[in-house]
Amino acid sequence: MKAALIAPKFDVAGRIVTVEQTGDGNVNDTYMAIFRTTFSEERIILQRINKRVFSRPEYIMANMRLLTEHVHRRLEAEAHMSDRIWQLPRVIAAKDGTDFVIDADGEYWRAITLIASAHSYGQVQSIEHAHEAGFVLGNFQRVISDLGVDNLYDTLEGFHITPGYLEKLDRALETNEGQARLHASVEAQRAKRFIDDRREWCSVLEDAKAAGELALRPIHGDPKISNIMIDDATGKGTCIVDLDTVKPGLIHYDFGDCLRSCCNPAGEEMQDLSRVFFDTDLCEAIVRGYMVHARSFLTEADRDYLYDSIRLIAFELGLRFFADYIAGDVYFKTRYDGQNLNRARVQFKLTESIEARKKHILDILAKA
Ligand code: GN1
Ligand code: MG
Repeated sequence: MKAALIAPKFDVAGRIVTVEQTGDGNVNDTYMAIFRTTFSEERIILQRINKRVFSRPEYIMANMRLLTEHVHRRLEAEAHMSDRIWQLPRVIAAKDGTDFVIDADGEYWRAITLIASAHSYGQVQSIEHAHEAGFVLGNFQRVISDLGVDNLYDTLEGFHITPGYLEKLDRALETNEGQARLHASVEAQRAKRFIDDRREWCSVLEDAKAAGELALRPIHGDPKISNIMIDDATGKGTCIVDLDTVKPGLIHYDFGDCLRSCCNPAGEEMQDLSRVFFDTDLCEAIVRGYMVHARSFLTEADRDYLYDSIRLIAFELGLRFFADYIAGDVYFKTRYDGQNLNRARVQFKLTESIEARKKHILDILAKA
């Protein structure tokens, strides 16, 4: 169903002016709706949750309620000590009192408030921007740290479990379509070899978790640069959005994801691979920002795996894109044929660049 028919079902004052698609998410569909009354205007974010990815949308909304109310309370309580105004979206209930609307096609829709006077960017704009990204992530992990992993649903089973993505790839390669996709492209075969060379290592974080070295905590799950909002008025980070994957996990998934996203100035969709590299100056700035809060909650063992997490999450995202390409583009939305293969190649180029700069990255982490 059309977003414009769904918007009036949420509990917002006024009449609808426009409902337009916004954002460039790879999974859900996002719209901005403007409501106006005689004397005011409200802009809200409306999203259709991709049920092929999130099989239990009600888990997402339960986590989001719990999380947003908890974080709003904490941010309010700390507001007098803060150097900035932090924001976090609020869940907008439907007029029938539930947290989502199910349309005639069985699709789940939810509404949240829009973050005021702030923007996010697809690529890091400056050293200061990188610092803010790290700072926002560290603060978010801090304010959700006392939510309790047992109180959160697992909204996406297997998320960031790298060996699981390897299994998915292997299964997709057993099909005729998978074999055809692999053999049709030299680049795909090269990507497959790149993955094969890292098979043994890719369980590094899961092994540390199983050995009890690393513990589950509440995490964001997707702290890429385009999910970090920068205040238009101050240039400071003000919010992290996209809360669907807040769930129990390793904080390393977040740390690695933030760095693999922010330190690649070329962005995820770049087609000229020669422009993709891991920028260690940006890395230094993110780590500096992140550590302002993370320093107090990172254990020695946590620190031992930070480098691996950067390398791993870049590799893992490449593996996820590649497995989806081989499976026929069933998970990530695509706009052109071969887009998932190109996205995978970008992440593998980035992984190589991270590997080549290992010593420098370890130095940055040791000083942090
Ligand atoms: C997906 O949907 P979006 O764009 O927020 C993906 C992330 C990836 C990201 C890469 C639920 O996020 O894990 O890192 O694409 N989300 C899910 O851009 O798989
Ligand atoms: Mg996301």
